[in-house]
Amino acid sequence: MAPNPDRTEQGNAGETQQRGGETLTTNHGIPFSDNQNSLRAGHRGPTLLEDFLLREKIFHFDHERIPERIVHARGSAAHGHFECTDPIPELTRASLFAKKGKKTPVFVRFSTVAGGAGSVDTPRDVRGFAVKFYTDEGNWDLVGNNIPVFFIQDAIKFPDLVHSVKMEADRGYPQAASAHDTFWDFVSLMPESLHTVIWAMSDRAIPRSYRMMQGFGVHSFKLVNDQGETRFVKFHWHPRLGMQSLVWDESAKMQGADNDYHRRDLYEAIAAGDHPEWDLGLQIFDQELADSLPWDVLDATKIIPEEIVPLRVVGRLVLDRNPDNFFAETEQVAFLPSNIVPGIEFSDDPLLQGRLFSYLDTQKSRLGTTNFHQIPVNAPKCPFANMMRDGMMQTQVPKGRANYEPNSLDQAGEDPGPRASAEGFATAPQEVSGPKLRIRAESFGDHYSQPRLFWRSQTANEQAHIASAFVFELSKVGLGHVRSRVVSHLRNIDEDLAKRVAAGLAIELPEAAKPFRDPIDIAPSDALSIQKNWQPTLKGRKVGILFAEGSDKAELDALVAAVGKAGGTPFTIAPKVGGIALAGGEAKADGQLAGSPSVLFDAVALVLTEEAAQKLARDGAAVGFVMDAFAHLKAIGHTPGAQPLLDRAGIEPDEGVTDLAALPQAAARRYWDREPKVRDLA
Ligand code: HDE
Repeated sequence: MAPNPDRTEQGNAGETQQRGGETLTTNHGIPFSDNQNSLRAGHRGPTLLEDFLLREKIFHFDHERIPERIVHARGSAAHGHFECTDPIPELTRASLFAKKGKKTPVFVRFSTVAGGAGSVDTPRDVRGFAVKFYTDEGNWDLVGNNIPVFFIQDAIKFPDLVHSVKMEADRGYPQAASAHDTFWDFVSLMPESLHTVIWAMSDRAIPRSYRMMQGFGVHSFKLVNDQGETRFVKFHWHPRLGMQSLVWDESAKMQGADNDYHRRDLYEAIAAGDHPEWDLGLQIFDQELADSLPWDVLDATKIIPEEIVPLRVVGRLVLDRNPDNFFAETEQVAFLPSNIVPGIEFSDDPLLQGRLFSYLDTQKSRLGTTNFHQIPVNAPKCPFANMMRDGMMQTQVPKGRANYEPNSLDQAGEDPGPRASAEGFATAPQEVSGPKLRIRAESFGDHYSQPRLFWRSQTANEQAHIASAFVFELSKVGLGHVRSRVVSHLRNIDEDLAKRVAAGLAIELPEAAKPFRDPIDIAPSDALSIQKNWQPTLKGRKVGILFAEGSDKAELDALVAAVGKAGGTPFTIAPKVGGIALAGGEAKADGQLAGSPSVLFDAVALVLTEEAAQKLARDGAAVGFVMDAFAHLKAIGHTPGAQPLLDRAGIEPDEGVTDLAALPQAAARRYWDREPKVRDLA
């Protein structure tokens, strides 16, 4: 047989990428002639052990899964870049912040925390927001969350926290849910968790999209300039599409409608060229300001309100490329808070200090080798060289004799290998003194003032969501003493909140828990509310347009165009997808009604004749489509003919129920003041 030209061109020794070539081969390059049948003795006889093609294929398949992340197992990621818009060389020598317009490639992974890799995208949960910057002085990983505080103050409590929130040890459920006994038992015994818990009970924990949530570095870090001057910094990501969350009932129904809602949303937006962007804002402060605050800036359960230290926006994050392969990139990416570059340093936050160990350690168990940094998504994009050698899955072929330092091989005319440089990473000196002991500083002792600050910074509607979330979660708790103990803590946050939750559970108001330090009042911060920062825009949002036989084609086409013009994505829905006769032509639909419930859209339109609306009024999917859109506080645009369906769904006209012409504008927001009409909140 003549050599296959594809194959003779294949890679050099040491090249591990699969490349070119149309011939199917084994992992060792041996061509297959038949990929349908295993080798057997006789037409209907047993399979032969000799069949190395079969064995290699099955062997590789058997080992396709690697251990999932213990936390943040389910995630979605994208490539992009960070652009410096306001250089800060006076604050940090980090090269990515040195020049206006400088671009640094990034890989960003968003995640839920509690559920396994196959769990749903929309439970009530904190979201991970992890950014790997491939800077020209090495990788910097900013491994943050969409909530600016954390449940615990000291790393030593992390395994307990995670055990309590994950599936219960004996029964293996619930999956991806905090609404169960063990989590709330832990919370009730660990009042330091209350600040993050109140954020988690707010709409922050049910984001509409990864593209519409903030991100935070959580801990205080340090910036160091080339004079060695040090300042504290907190990192904030602000989505350009504005913040938006789901309604709780919507997020619960989403778990049936689309398990992959956030993953699909991110992938489709990027594929359509609708690239999500965030501004990077820094809160920069010095020791003097830190000393003036009534809480400790090393305590990860505390924020610094933006009213006290305003944000300075220094750059822009753009995600513009989907991964080519989910496993190779999104699954194998290894984030390490210990990946830091010259100009950025750790603070002594005891949670951060523990993380510096955990992430390196976990990669060895997930990726199986100390050489995980050689996986393309993890490898720096700048040159890297050292004397670390060998190990499992070594894919590099280091040359030369020198694998130790110092050496004097240069004197023999040989390559002595890399040496440390005065320009390299050097920790800024810091005085450390005091006894060696296990203790929590008293400055970490106030657990109620900041949850109170958060509660008092919300709109009345947001407060009702929070109180209702507490009632929902605690009503799934079977242990009465745990419910009561949680409410006893809520009394120290806000008496009204505690009363509403107790009333929602129909339990007696327990005595208030005894605080270690009495809470103080901090001036409310508007920056903490989603609704107060609402950006009315259709950009990045989707409008579901229901039509049926006999609908006016010109009207449908005009609405599709108007939604697109307003920056939204139209999605047409009909009882049948393949093609329907309309007045003025025929149209195909993007989705079938039963498979496209209104939870998938930010607003809906009904382009229907009266006859079609009467028919649809007898179809549960159509009635549910309209009822849910109304209950989820969405705009509903409609033709006059749609009235029978609106009547059947019990829709009371309000500002958000419009004609088709007004819909693109009306669709840019939700109608919070409708909520008391559709739901009893705590
Ligand atoms: Fe993590 N965390 N974490 N965490 N974390 C992991 O690392 C850990 C904490 C966060 O998309 C693990 O590679 C400890 C705070 C994100 O791949 C693990 C402590 C914050 C991700 C781990 C914390 C985070 C992780 C699991 C307490 C917000 C996903 C797999 C000291 C600032 C990154 C892995 C990705 C992942 C440990 C606390 C965010 C086990 C011990 C605080 C976004 O190493």
